Amino acid sequence: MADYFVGSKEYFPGIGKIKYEGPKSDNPLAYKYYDAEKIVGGKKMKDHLRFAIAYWHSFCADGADPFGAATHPHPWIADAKNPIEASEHKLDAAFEFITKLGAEFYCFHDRDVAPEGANPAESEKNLQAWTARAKERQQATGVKLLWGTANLFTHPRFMNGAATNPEFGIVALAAAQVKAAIDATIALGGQGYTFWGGREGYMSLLNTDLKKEKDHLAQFLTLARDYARKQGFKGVFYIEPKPCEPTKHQYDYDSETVIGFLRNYGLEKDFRLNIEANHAELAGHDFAHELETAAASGFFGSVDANRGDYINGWDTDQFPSSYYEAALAMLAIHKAGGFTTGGLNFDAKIRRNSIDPSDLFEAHIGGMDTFAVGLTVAQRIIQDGKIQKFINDRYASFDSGDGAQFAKGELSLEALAKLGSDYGSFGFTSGKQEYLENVLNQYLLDL
Ligand code: XUL
Ligand code: CO
Repeated sequence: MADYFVGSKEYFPGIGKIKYEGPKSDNPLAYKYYDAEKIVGGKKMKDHLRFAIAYWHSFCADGADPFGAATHPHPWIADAKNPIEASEHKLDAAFEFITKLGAEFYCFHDRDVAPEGANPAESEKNLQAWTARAKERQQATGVKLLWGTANLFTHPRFMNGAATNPEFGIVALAAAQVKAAIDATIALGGQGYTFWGGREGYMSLLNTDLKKEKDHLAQFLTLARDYARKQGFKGVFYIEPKPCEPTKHQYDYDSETVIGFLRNYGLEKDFRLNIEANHAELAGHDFAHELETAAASGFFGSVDANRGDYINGWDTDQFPSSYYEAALAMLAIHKAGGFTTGGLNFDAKIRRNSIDPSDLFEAHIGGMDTFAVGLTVAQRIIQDGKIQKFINDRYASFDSGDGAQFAKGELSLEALAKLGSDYGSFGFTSGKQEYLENVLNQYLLDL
C-alpha cells in the first residue's frame, strides 16, 4: 500500500501519514494508543478494529444545521466546475484522507459519491463512472469497501418513505436506486450492503397502514437480496436499527425489533445488524446492550461507531471518546466472536464550529485511539477472566443436576414445581454490581 494517495491536488497539505507515537506523545496528529500492527489477543489491532471512514460525514456534510448555513466549505466541492467534477475531486480528497489516516475501509451512500441525474438512467451512469474511478483508487491504495448503501431519504420524493411509500411508483424508483447501488457495491468488492431505514416509519397512524408498510419493506428487502445473490454478491446485508428521526416511529426500532422482523419475514439467513451507538441511546439502550442483544441471537454484524450526548435527545453523531463505553463495546464484540465482514465505521461528524482542516484528522485519531483503548481493556478483562468467572459462578446451578435438566428442556412444569416446593428458600446471593464496577475501573486505569 502506498504511503498515502494524492490526486490532482493535495487537499490536506502539511499533514502527512498519521503515525503511532505512544501515550506520552503530545503531537495532536499522532496515535497515542492505536498501533495498527500490534498484536493483541493473538490478532493485529487493525484486524480486530477494521476502521472505516463514512464518506457522507467526512467529505459531504458541510456543517449546515436547521438554524444556520454551511461552515465547512470543502474545496473539493467549492472549487469544482460542476457536480461531476466535484464527485471526482471528492474521491481524490477521500482517498488522500483515508490513506493518510491509515484506515483500511470506507462506506458510502450512492448520492454521497455521484450526483443524482435527470432520470434514474442518468443517475446510474454517474454512479457507474464514479465506481470505475473508485476501483482504480482501491487498487492503487489497498483501501477496501466495508459496505455501500443507497440514500433513500434526502430527495423530496421520499418524504413518505421509500420501500414503505404509499405510492407504488416511488417504491419502484427506490428499487432503481438500490439496484444500481448494489451493482456498485459488488463491482467494488464491498463486504456488506446496508439498509438504514431512512424514512421507513410513520408520523401518524391516522394516515398509515402499518401492516402494509411492513409487508412492503420485507418484500423490497427480499427482492434486493435475491437480485444481489443472483449477481454473485457473497457479502452480508445489514439492517441498521434506529428508533426515531426522521420519522416519529422508525420500523427498525432496535436490535430486538429488527431480529423479530427478519425472522417474521424469512430474512434471517442473509441479514445481520449494523449497530450504531447513538441509535442505541435514542432507543433508551446502552450501546453494549444492543451489541449483546444482536449477538445473543446470532445477528451481530457491524458497527457505526459514534456517540450521542446524554443531555440531548437527538442523533448528534459525535466521535467516540469514552474509554469506558468503548471497553464495554469491545467486550460485547469479543463475545459476539469479533468482526468477520463488519467493522467500526465512524458514522460521526465534526462539530459545526470545528473549522480547521486538522479537525477531521484529530476527530478520527481520537475515535481510533478510543477503540484501541477499548480493545486493550477488553482483552485484559478477557485474559484475567475474573468477571467471566463471576458470571459463570452466578449461573452454576444450571450446570448440573436438576438445573441442567431444566436448561435442556427435560423437566415439565409439574416436575419443576415439585422441585420448587421441596427446595425451600433460595435466592440470597449478592449480585455484587458495585464490586464488579470497581474491578472494571481498575482495568481501565491500568493503561
Ligand atoms: C442515520 C445513519 C445513516 C446510516 C447509513 O442516522 O446512521 O447515516 O448509517 O444510511
Ligand atoms: Co449510521
